[in-house]
Amino acid sequence: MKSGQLTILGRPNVGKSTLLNALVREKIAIVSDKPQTTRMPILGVGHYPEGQLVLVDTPGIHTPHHRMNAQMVQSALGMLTESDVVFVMVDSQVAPGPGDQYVIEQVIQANKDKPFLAVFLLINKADIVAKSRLLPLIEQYKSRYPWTEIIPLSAKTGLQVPRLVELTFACLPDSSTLMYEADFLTNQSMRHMAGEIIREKILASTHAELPYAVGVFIEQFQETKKLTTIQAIILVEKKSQKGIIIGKGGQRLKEVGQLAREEMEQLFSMKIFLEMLVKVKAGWRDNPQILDEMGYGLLDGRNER
Ligand SMILES: Nc1nc2c(ncn2[C@@H]2O[C@H](COP(=O)(O)OP(=O)(O)OP(=O)(O)O)[C@@H](O)[C@H]2O)c(=O)[nH]1
Ligand SMILES: [Mg+2]
Repeated sequence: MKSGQLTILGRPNVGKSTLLNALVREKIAIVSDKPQTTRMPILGVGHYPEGQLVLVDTPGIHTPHHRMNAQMVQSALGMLTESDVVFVMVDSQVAPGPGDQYVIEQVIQANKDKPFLAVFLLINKADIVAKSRLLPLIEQYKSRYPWTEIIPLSAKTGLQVPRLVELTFACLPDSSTLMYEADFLTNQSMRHMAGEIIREKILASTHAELPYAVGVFIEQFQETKKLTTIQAIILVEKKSQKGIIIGKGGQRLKEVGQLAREEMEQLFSMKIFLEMLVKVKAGWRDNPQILDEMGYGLLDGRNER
């Protein structure tokens, strides 16, 4: 059997969390069309006949303007020190820019301190780009790093994902013992996942600056035999944002709640009563105590069940 730790790194919105879900073959990370969706590293384990892929999905690398964002970037880059293999992911629709270059430079630096077994360049969203555009892109990236492999793929449709798995296992060492039990998928607690599912539904139904200003934490998660009661606090920065989230006559919040509850009930296999409260807390993204309560920027025991 083989096993190794893999970090998925790249700019926001390139499809890192979509790939994590595809490799774990279960939806454990939230996904949205808005950048900066993932706010802390997420561990996911992919179980295969060849062995175990211990994957870490990370927040997108960007220029931070808040303490939360600085922690997001720091936590993502911090994962490099523990990785055997790195997947640098880029978006095939976008020409290589300074943001992608910055990510590559961080990998070069980390590789000097502790060489990786392999570094793959994953050119994602290959399902929506013409083949003729992929070749020049590959040429442009080729000179920037001595990639072990360059793989155009689609995390969303699964195109070339089996090939990625095959090439990844080819780089990993044999291991007599596997780190995780066969049914272990993620280190996230149900409590944490509940908050993330609510945030995903909010991200899907809001625009402009609002998605960045939303934070969710679970104040109560009480399981009884018949019903689990979840109380969630949704934080925003401004009063106007609170109005948008609640919507006319409470309609938007109702829809968010219904979608979130349905997904939780399916994921947790339990009946759920969900209560949500929207609170205005200006500057929460720069408040260390609140960030700590939300567990952002950490991959440690605190978000384990
Ligand atoms: N067409 C297409 N869309 C994709 C693919 N992979 C991801 N997407 C879409 O790209 C958007 C971003 O996906 P995420 O997985 O949330 O991206 P991310 O890199 O985790 O983003 P951050 O967490 O913000 O850093 C979503 O709308 C996905 O559905 C793909 O292979 N093809
Ligand atoms: Mg993500």
